[in-house]
Amino acid sequence: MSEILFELKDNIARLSLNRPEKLNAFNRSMALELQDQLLNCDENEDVRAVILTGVGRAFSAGQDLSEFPPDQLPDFEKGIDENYNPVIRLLKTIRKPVLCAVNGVAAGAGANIALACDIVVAVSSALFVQAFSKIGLIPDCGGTFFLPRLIGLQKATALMMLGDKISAAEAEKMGMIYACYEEADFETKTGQIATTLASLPTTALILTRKALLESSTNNMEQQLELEKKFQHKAGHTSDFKEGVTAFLQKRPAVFTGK
Ligand code: LHQ
Repeated sequence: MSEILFELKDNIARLSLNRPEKLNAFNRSMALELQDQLLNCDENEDVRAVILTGVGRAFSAGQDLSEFPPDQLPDFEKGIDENYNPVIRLLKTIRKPVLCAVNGVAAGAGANIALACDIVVAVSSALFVQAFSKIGLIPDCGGTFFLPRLIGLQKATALMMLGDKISAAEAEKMGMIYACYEEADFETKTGQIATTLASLPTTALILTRKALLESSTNNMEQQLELEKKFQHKAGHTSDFKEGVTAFLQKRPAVFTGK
């Protein structure tokens, strides 16, 4: 059985972490399979949006700690280089928008992989845990980059040092995630967001992600120049032509992602 499930329906790819008996903790093969699936979604022209979620009661408990026998020190640099950092880079370069649907607890690398997605929603029973300090590690998977930018340095420092369990409602309130939904609404609301993402002008969405990411290090002048360059690119897509034509014809636009 595959450790990442792939389904494609209505131009939406659903990638599900599939080690439910381990709370979808990442072993090497699941991390490598996730990379392959993200690459497939990047290349597959039928995919206009991706949902990343988990099977069972958890989103992901992070690194599978049973891969690390106490008497044998793991090669951290190799693990991060080969298993985790490529996932984060792919999430930030994939040419499709990625919605993370956090269906349960998200801990350690599981939490930070979620936060690297474009939009994060969670079921009300989900928990976010920066579990690293509890086992003597530091947050990875880009967590020290993304979390302070989402919720501010003070909150991020406290959550990362203390390892508090944050409910989905609290995560929404502090801006860590976009929205928290009740169990009964979770699938529907997630599907609605993904459907919207899949119907939007894909190139403009991906340039938007890139511009936002660059804004972390650019000054205002650099960012204005970058916006100009990206607007030129977006303005040369068929979707731009369609968007303006549809507006003037007072009809809904039909974007193709081209
Ligand atoms: C697990 C895990 C797990 C194995 C629950 N592994 N079995 C690290 C190192 C190197 C390179 C790169 O990066 C990283 C990144 C990291 O992700 S480090 C952080 C690793 N993750 C954690 O430390 C989280 C550990 N887990 C927990 O804190 C809790 O289990 C959470 C908060 C996730 C869920 O709590 P509960 O809902 O109360 O479930 P539980 O604790 O009872 O766990 C259920 C089972 O899952 C249990 O096994 P058992 O056989 O007793 O039923 C756990 O041992 C197992 N499990 N997380 N990461």
